[in-house]
Amino acid sequence: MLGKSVLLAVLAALTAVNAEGQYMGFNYGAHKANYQLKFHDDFLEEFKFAQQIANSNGKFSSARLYTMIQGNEGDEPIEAIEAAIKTKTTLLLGMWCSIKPEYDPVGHVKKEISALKKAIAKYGTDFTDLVVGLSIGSEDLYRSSPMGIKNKSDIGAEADDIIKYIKMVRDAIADTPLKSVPLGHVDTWTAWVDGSNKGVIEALDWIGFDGYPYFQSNLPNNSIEAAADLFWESYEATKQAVGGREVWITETGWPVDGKDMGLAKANTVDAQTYWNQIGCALFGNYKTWWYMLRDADPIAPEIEFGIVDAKFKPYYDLSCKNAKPIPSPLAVVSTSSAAPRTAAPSSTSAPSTRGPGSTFEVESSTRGSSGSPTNTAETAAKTTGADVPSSGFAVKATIGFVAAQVITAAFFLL
Ligand SMILES: *[C@@H]1O[C@H](CO)[C@@H](O)[C@H](O)[C@H]1NC(C)=O
Ligand SMILES: CC(=O)N[C@H]1CO[C@H](CO)[C@@H](O)[C@@H]1O
Repeated sequence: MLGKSVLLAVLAALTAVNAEGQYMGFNYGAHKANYQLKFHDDFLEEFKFAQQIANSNGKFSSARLYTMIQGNEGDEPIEAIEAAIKTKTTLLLGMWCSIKPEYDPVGHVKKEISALKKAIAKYGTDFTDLVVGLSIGSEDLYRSSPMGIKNKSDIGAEADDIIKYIKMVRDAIADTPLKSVPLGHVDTWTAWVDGSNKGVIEALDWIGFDGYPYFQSNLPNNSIEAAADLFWESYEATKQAVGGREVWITETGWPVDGKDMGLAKANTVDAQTYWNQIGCALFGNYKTWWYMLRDADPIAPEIEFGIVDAKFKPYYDLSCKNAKPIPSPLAVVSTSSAAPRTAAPSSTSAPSTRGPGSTFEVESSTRGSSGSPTNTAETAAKTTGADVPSSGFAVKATIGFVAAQVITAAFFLL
């Protein structure tokens, strides 16, 4: 009897560890692929659909947004909020922070803040209870980096600007119900392993990781067969670089259509493989916002990352049922709850010893524009000579494996 209750308690604890706080969701741009604005009904239909996707790892019930503002002008809250309240979709909020100097970047961030405050006033706890985090910016550092500029990505923002905006937001929400919401910044992983952005890391509670093996066309081999290794290398390199801060997977995905990038090909078969190997390893185990639910509405973008077409027909099997997920070779137990939620900016963040160093080579490429208010771009990069895992070294030390061991042990108690 005692044994059985121990077992049940262990199982309950494991379930809790696995599910709690490991948000599963998608990125939701403010526009459709043809630049038309999205409104309440558009978000509502997308959020509803996302939650109905049959997936054995959980429900896609979280949404990452790129801006607080409906229509990119003024300071009215984005209508996605109301749709999220109706569907109980948790929110990773975003503020757009890359504005050309002549259009008053600081003034724009103030409008983003104002829209957030208006949303708090308008919807109260119906809204604030859904907010899991807030990102100040998206890929701004990448776009302002030499690589981003070289590759003609759109306007970005410098590290010092982002640090300033983070402080503005912290001050502005200090007396609101969102005062303890963890603040982050989303950028390409290459920005995080770049030592010149250390000040941004230190100002944050969590780090938003964007990584796309598809775009790593500078490598001799970024084929789908190499993609899982590349994804985990970039994720682990980011973790090494951010001084113990929690890393959230804010964007990854593989396109079903578009041009070849190095050895990477955009097609349904490879997109399915990436979903099965990486998506199914992430969902339920890491905070994940996949890129993306749908970007082919109503016309397909140049590179189509959507997992469903304009009519919500899935391009491939989204269930994870027959998937063979590939966990990180370095994964122990998923530790999302281990990192401090509100890590104070500190000097204890150890610089990575296996970071980019001087052997860092990067390349980048532009991505479709539906993700953000303005054009967004993606980076591809590789740490060469880094102490990175290889697939042969893969260990089954994921939660699933640990759970199996504990359950086996528990059975011995019976
Ligand atoms: C690329 O790497 C993968 C995984 O290591 C390997 O299976 C594949 O054969 C390689 N492709 C080429 C063209 O080298
Ligand atoms: C200079 C540079 O990094 N150029 C890259 C920009 O992105 C394209 C893909 O869209 C690459 O092919 C280029 O090498």
